[in-house]
Parts: sequence; C-alpha cells; structure tokens
Amino acid sequence: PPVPPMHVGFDDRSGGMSPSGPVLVRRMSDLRGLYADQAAWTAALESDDVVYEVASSPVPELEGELPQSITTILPGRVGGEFHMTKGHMHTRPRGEIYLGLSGLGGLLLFDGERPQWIEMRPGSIGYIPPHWAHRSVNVGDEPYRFLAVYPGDSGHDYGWVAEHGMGHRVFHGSGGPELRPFTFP
Ligand code: M6P
Ligand code: ZN
Repeated sequence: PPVPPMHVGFDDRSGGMSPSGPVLVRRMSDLRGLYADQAAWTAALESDDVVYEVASSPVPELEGELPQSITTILPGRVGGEFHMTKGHMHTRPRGEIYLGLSGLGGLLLFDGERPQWIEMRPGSIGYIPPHWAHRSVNVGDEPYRFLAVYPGDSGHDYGWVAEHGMGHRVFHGSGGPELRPFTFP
C-alpha cells in the first residue's frame, strides 16, 4: 500500500532507519562467487562475519514511489579484495542516487563495456544512470555507509552481474585502492 508523508530518522551508530522497513543482512556465506579468491572466501566462512547490512524505510518498492535505504559495509578484505556489495543492474532502466554518510567507499559502475569508479566520502553524491550496473566497495578501515534513493519500480537484477561481471575489481594497494581488470572466480 502507499505510505503517507513521513520523516525518516536514522541512527548514526547502527545505520538503522526509523520508522523502518525490512533490514537485509549479508554474511560471507551469502556471497558465494563474489570474490576472485575462492580459497580466501572459503577460509572466511569459518567465522562467517556480516559483510554488509541494508536498512530500508517503509516506502514500498512500487512504481512512482522513491524508496530509500542505508547500506553499511563493514571494513575488511577477502584475498586482498575489499568488502563490497553483490551489485546489480536495475531490471527497468532507472537511475539512482547515493549520498555518502560515513567512512570511505567507492561506487563501481559498469555498462557492459566501460567500468567507472566514483570515490565516495561523507557528503559525496554518486549518480547512477539507467543501464549501469552498480556495486559499492568499502576502501577504508571503518564502516562505509551511504544513503540510496531509487525509483520504486527499478528492480534488482543480480543475474546481469553474474553474467557480465563489473569491469573491475577493487584491491587493497600500498598507495590506496587498486582497480584491476575483472576476473570471474
Ligand atoms: C543500496 C541500494 C539497494 C541495494 C543495496 C545493496 O542500498 O542500491 O537497492 O539493495 O545497496 O546492494 P546489492 O543489492 O547489490 O547487494
Ligand atoms: Zn540500484
């Protein structure tokens, strides 16, 4: 059902929204096939830590609505590759806006040919045009948190990323994050 006008607060410490809709928690075991180094991923299953959480407001994913979510990616690496979201293409051609809230991150975009990288810090606005798959990466050593706002009928197509990859992978390097050509695991 549609929702009334509302104020949405969020908790600086947890990234939770109030009022709140569904909260999604993704642990290492939910991320099979995400990281290049499968042995490192298998080793990380031992503790099966939370990699990221997505809190949502109660705004429904319906045409015309503008749902919001706050994603918190905990710091860490798997085989040198930074913690990241699964990444998705929108099922329908819809844009999306991200606003950096805390920590250091990046927005990796891929249209099937060209990879793009947008650095995200608190206050950064990252724009995702329609037809660009997007994945967020924590490149710092504290939680990276951002607000996302997207049309309610966008949809999440994870199969597109599984099939096409994301153009690049983001590794820890001595001089900061290193973008390397994407390899399938
Ligand atoms: C952002 C938005 C959400 C998305 C989330 C996690 O909050 O883009 O729509 O679900 O990031 O990303 P993913 O779904 O790729 O795991
Ligand atoms: Zn999206």
